[in-house]
Amino acid sequence: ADKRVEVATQKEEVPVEVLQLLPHFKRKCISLSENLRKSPAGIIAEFKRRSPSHPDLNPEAEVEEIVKAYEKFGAAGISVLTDEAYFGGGMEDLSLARESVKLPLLRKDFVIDEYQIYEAKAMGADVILLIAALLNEKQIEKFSKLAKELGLEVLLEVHNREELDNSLMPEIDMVGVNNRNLKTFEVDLNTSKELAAAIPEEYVKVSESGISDTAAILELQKSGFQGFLIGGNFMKTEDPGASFAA
Ligand code: IGP
Repeated sequence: ADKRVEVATQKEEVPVEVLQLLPHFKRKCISLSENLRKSPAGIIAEFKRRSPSHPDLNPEAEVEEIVKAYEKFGAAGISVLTDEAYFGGGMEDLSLARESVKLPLLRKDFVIDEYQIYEAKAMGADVILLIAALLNEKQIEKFSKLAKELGLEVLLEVHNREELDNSLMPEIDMVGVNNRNLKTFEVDLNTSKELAAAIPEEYVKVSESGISDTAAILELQKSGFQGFLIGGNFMKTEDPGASFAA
């Protein structure tokens, strides 16, 4: 495990050819989309120390301890922030999460380069996030094809109808609607409810951000959502399972 952590902290200095030699590269990924389809409350619990909207969320949080608590309460999957600049995360958090739990892991980051997808696989991720607001159709196609080649699943994140219509393609497994407006940081669960019907049936629907209780989940389930990405509300509490019957 220590070797992997060391490699993770070196960032882009590790060539892709070396990433491909790491043990996790050959690992068969666990399907998050399948877990969400069968789970009664498909919670994707997120590890994040801080964010631009919440700079003091939980700066000292220990990844192993928290992801184990997520697994224990019955989460369907775990999201690990690997962006350092805005979220204080890193690849070593993903590696440590992989050592700690058996659940599918989402590498939560701003993927803008194929390198990050190889890196995600090598560090033990099962799923990557592609953010429609950051990428054009060509990039989404290239990145999701590479992800599929490596056996990873793809969660596409959208904020509105336009992003959705421009970005859907067969390589995508799940569509996440982010309830947080990236310009104002305001969250509004109606973003999910309003877009739900426009997402074709073959994609597992995930609602992201600002979910704080079981009532919100039940409402979103009525609109057709099967996955619920929850970060802040779990990182703020001692007992992440307590507020949700998972
Ligand atoms: C979790 P919240 O409000 O429960 O902490 O949100 C998750 O949706 C949010 O962290 C997120 C995110 C992202 C972070 C959604 N999309 C893209 C970084 C990049």
